[in-house]
Amino acid sequence: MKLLFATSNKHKLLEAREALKPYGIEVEPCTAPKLEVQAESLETVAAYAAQVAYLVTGKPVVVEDAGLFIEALNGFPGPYSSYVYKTIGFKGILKIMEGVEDRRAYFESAVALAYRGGVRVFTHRVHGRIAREPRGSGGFGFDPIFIPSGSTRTFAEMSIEEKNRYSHRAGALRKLAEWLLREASSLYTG
Ligand code: ITT
Repeated sequence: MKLLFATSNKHKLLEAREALKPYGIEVEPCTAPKLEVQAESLETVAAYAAQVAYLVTGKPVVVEDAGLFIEALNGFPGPYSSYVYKTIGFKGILKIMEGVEDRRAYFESAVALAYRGGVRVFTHRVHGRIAREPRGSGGFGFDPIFIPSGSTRTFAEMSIEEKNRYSHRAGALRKLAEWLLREASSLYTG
C-alpha cells in the first residue's frame, strides 16, 4: 500500500518511511502544501491540514503535527513549537530552563489521515526530559535537547531506527498503520 505524506520536513518523511516499512506501507511525498491553522490542539491542526491536502490531491493523504510540551513551563511551547524553534531555537529553551530542576517534558504527535470517509486522527506521546546541554547531530528541531524515558541519549544521538523505538511520531504512525491494515480495502474503494 502507498500513502501520501504532506510535509515540508524531510526528516519527518524519513522517519515515517522507516516506521511504516514493517507494515508494508510505502510513504511517498505529497506536493500538496501543509496548510497550518493556528489552534491550541495538534489534532485540530493536523486534521484541518489533512483535509485541505485531500481536497487538493483527491487521494488519501497523511499530515502530522507535533510539539514539545515542557512541564515546568506549563506545556510551552506545545502547539507553538514550530514558531519557537524558528525564533529562539533549542538554545533559547535551554536558556529559559537554566536553574530549573524539573526537566520533565513530552513530545506529542497527531497524525491525521484524510480520505473519502472523512478524517481520522491518531495521537501518541513520548515522555522524557530536557537535557542540560545539547548533544548529538542527528534528527531535527529539539532533538539535541530531548532525552526519552528509558534512555540516556538525546534523540539527536540516535539513528532513525532507534529514535522510532521511542518517538511520538512513530507511535502515532504505528496506530495509523494498524487501523489502515484493518480498513485498507474500504479506504481505497471508498
Ligand atoms: P511540517 O509542519 O511541514 O510537517 P514542521 O517541521 O513545521 O514540518 P511541526 O509543525 O509538526 O513540523 O513541528 C513543530 C516543531 O516541533 C518543529 O519545527 C520542531 O522544532 C519540533 N518537533 C516536532 N517533532 C519533533 C521531533 O521529532 N524532534 C525534534 N523536534 C520536533
